[in-house]
Amino acid sequence: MADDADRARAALAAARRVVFFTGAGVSAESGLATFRDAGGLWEGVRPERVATPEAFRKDPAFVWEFYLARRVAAARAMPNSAHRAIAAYAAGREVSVVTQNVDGLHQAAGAARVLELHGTLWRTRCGTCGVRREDRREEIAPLPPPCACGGALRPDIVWFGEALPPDVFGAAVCAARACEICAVVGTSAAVWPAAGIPTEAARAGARILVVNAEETEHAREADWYFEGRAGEILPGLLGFERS
Ligand code: BV8
Ligand code: ZN
Repeated sequence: MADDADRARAALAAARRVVFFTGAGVSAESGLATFRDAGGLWEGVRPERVATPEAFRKDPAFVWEFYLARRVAAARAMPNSAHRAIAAYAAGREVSVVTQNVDGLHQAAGAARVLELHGTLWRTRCGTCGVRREDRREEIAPLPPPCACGGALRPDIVWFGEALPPDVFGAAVCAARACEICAVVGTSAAVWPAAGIPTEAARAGARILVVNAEETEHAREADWYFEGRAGEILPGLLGFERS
């Protein structure tokens, strides 16, 4: 008799439109810290001190130091077998990777359609004129770096209390409403409005598959829940041996 993993594997093999909704857990096996786990980023520093517009106004250099350290870690990290399996599975399908991550590892693995809900480490944005630029520097002086307009450049990250980029969020909701399966991978799904993406998919009739190291609210409501490491579980579910 087919077990749950066999059934999930068969459904994924047959599906044409799939959304992967990912969080920090998908990059944990690449050596990047998650946020809310023991030893996570929010254990070292409270989010209000580094991930709000108020924090940036009060101490932009401190906020920049936090993000430069994140750039250094992300620049040294390699995509893991979960990132690679997602990218390979997308070939010949309509796959959107809706990610809360800012590290760029899905793109580094070759995923074509990545919707970054919370921005990216690899861009700056001017708080005054709004200009956005790719920026991969790991050391910057002075902090904050000045914009040509005289304003201060900030990381192009969505902080608490800020709106998600409406075009990106809109595209993610559309993809969620159109998909057959929404795979939720490595996220506590504690941050809104991103956490509502799987619900959008489920309401429109998609089946929900969760791969996570611990049980979450989405896991309890999922059609399939696999507990463990994404890099160990996902490649098999997506039809690849672990690489
Ligand atoms: C906004 C960027 C309005 C910085 C981040 C409704 C209800 C309650 C609150 C709210 C609500 N609506 C809005 C809010 C407020 C707030 C919010 O959600 N607060 C929560 C925390 C209570 N939301 C906002 O402020 C949002 N903005 O609402 O704006 C608005 C509208 C119009 C005009 C103006 C304003 C903005 C949210 C943006 C937040 N940005 N940080 C940065 O990255 O430096 S959030 C932060 O959490 C991260 O960026 C990350 O993207 C996000 C999600 O975290 P996860 O990725 O899930 O990581 P976490 O550590 O939590 O979990 C990891 C999971 O992986 C764990 O379950 C673990 O078990 C698992 N795992 C570990 N290893 C593995 C694994 N699983 C598999 N394999 C492994 N190997
Ligand atoms: Zn400017």
